Amino acid sequence: MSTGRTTFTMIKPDAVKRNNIGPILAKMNEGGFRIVAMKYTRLTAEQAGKFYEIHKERPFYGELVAFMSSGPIVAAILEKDNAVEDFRTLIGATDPSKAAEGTIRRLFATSIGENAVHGSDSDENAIIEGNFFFSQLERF
Ligand code: 3AN
Repeated sequence: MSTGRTTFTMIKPDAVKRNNIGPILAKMNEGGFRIVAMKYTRLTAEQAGKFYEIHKERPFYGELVAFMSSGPIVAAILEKDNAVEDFRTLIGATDPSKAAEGTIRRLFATSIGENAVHGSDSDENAIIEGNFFFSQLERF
């Protein structure tokens, strides 16, 4: 069980294109998450490559970087007790066909690559990822 109170998320280009920013943010709020920081932006391929550097050796890295820089995204820091674990429960499995009923990926994702949202996998990565997008002045 994680102990941190914050996690980091992105609403990915597929979900933005399908006009699902609003419904996905509503699910996050309904799940008990408070928005600490948020921005609507687009990553360059270089920035996406840096953000996903941890996956550099995986076969899907090139595809992931191309997809994540293909259109605008919403980046946000979210707050709740046990944030990382609870948020991963709320979004569901990486592969939407395996994601539990009612989860964000089950509702809004179309494939394992284009899976609507990102959620940090540890407290440590939540901090690194939040710092990638936001300064202290942009957090409330
Ligand atoms: P999660 O996002 O559930 O933590 P990871 O960390 O295994 O999943 O993968 C990071 C991202 O890489 C995923 N959100 C997804 O967009 C992409 N990805 C993962 N596995 C695949 C795959 N087999 N093919 C294409 N893209 C993938």
